[in-house]
Amino acid sequence: MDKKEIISDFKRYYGHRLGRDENCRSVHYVYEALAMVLSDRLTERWKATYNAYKKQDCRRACYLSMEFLIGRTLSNAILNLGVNDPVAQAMYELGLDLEELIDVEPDAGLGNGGLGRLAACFIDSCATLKLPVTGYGLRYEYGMFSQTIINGEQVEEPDHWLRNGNVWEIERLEYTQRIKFGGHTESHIDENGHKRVCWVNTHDILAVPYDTPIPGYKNDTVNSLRLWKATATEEFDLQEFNAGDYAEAVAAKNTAENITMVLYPNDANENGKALRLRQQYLLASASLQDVLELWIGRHGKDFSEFAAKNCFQLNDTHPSIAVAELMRLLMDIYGLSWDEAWAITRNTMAYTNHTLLPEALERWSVSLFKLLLPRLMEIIFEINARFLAEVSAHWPGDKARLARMSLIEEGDEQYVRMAYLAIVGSYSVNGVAELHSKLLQQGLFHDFYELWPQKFNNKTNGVTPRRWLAGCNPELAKLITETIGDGWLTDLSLLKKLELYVDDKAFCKRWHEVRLCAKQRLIDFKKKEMDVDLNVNALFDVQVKRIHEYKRQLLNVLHVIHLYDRIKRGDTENWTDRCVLIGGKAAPGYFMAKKIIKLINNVGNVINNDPDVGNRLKLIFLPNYRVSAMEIICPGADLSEQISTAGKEASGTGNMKFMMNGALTIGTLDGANIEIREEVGDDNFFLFGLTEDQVEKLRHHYDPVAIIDQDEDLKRVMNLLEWGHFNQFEPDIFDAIIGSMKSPHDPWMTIADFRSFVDAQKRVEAAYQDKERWTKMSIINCANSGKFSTDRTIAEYNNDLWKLTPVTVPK
Ligand code: 26Q
Repeated sequence: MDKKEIISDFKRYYGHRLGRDENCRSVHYVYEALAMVLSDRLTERWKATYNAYKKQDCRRACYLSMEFLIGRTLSNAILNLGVNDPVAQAMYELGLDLEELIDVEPDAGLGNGGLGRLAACFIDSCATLKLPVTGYGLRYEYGMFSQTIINGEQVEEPDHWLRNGNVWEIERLEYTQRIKFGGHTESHIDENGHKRVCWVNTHDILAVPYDTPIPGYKNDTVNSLRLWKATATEEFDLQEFNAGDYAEAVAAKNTAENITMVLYPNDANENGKALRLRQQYLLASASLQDVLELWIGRHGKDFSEFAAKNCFQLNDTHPSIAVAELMRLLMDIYGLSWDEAWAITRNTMAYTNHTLLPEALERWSVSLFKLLLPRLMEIIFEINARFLAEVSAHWPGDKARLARMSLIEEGDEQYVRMAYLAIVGSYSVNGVAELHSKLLQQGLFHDFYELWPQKFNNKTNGVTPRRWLAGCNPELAKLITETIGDGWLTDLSLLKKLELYVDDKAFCKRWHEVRLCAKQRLIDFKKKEMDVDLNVNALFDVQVKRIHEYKRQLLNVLHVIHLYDRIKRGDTENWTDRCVLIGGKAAPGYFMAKKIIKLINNVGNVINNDPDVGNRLKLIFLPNYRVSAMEIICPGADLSEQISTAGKEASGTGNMKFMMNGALTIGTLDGANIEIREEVGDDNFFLFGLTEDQVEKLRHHYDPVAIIDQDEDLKRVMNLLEWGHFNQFEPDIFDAIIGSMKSPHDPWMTIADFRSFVDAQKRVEAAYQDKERWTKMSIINCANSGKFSTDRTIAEYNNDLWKLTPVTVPK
């Protein structure tokens, strides 16, 4: 681990394994050699961790997720192994720039947004807490698309993140699993007189695992993230080949390999795509077979202790077909009875919900299900029949309730309701923030809550403080450690001690300087990427997240237009210079989201090029928002925009990253914002907007046109939009946006919150003008962010649901 060894290993990898020398012009190989040096150090601990778990035969958990938005690995490995100093010194001695090497690594963009990043933060915390948890996911050949902006519009480009190889993963051909699709079922009575079902005539594919090491923070634990890649079976090709059609055979291979080719870039449910269902089943089936095989290797075919030793956390409904698949494997392959298999399933599965939007709940058409997974469809029907009998017994004669709760939605077409399958098949259902969990119980899942109140619980999200404070903001981390010691890295509640220093002038001055430094880094990053120059003294007002109507980027734009209008009117007394930064990707098929991107860019174009505006106001769209961009953005933000319509954002996690780095929040009473405000106190949070129940009440008589009419500022803003001020040569392109905001049926009620938002922004400006006050508030925000560590979240999952014992890995 010392500098000398790092240098010698590095030279060996660079010169021999990679066969490069000083004439090589690509910095990529330098990165790769350094990554190999670290990878070696991880591998030793990885094996030791595996052996420690095996020796203790401990209970373990699997985190099943279609997305793991890991981002970059090198800098995180350096941090968690605690080798920053020797690595930095080694690179310095070799005349290499470590920062530059870190920047060479492409993001592993294997997720859309919050849900995928949460999975990545969770596995970091599991390893840090020494918990035997394995992440199971898919190894997409193409991750989240990369976004460029052309003429103000989003253009998607495929992200071939594996093009230059991936140093961190290892292929484990020996753990390959076979996955069935199609075919039909046949049943017979076995020698013991039990009915047995065979799923035959299937088109099989293979799932090959690739393992990535997940190091804990300085604790010698290295857990695994196992990602499945689909490949063709050999005999499948051969069949076709023998039939004489070589080309067909190769094409069939392609179909199989297509399954894990690309991540679906929607962060809400896009219904009905067969390929997506294949992906989900591949994940569930391969992962469960993997776990069962490991079980049998150690315990034989006795499953009586299986539920005591295993559990599966389902990251939303995406892997929830696992409920039916575990039933199938236990019954059809291992011969358990229905009751035995059901007891195991119900005691091992736990489901986390991430959305309150009813339209985002996953449904699959029964006909597609039957075609692709006939055996699983049978099992789901059987689960449903038995479940509805239970409902009938509980509420005799309540036909309406049966229809509401059925796993099968009836109508012109039948659909499987995946959330209900997940609820019925598991021992726990949780939301991801207090409000969200409460609303699930009162609304979306109320019937189920009445039936099984003890199943429902809350687990407020978090983020890992290693990546989201120590890693992304080293100067602030250094200041914190110098002030209160380094215990906060594994016990974030210790940040509270910073409050003792809010009146310490010297400390406040350093806090302010460090934050300016981070702002400057963000400015430099933007200058390099986009050639814009921002003013470090301006208020950096940031909203980065997926583009969605419910997240209300539009409300943000209305405010910016209002500020622009004030400048044009000469209403600039006591002005606060402001840079508004908005970033995020739109699902490629989401028309409105794409229009919103265009609007942000057009408004930015007008404002940024108006000489009357100058430095007072900028509106910049940040292209290709992703994990590695957030690592630069969140330390440099002054103001964090968390402005969703109350009751719509399940939790949010960007809000936590900003807070941890000392940004102040302007936000509605939604998701985890509520808990953030509870932690920092009302004085240190800019609250605005309707509450969730006010939103619901207003729906019945919402009249946005009347609101516009009564608000001079808003009227002027809407006039600028309607008269085409921002689309002078592109007539009508924003009509749909304007129309949606002015509709009495606008579900997001943007117009309703405008006045309250503008007023809150005035309070922001007043606070920002008082530098000392702002710095104090910034410190208080960071100091009270302890709750939002995933270490706390995972400790709760573990204490309430998983009940794993931490395992210390011997040196
Ligand atoms: C489903 C079917 C087909 C294709 C795509 C999808 C799909 C993919 C991703 C549906 C939803 C997602 C992602 C949802 C998500 O990120 N939700 C966010 O989860 C965060 C972590 O809990 C919360 O903080 C956010 O509030 C929530 O929006």
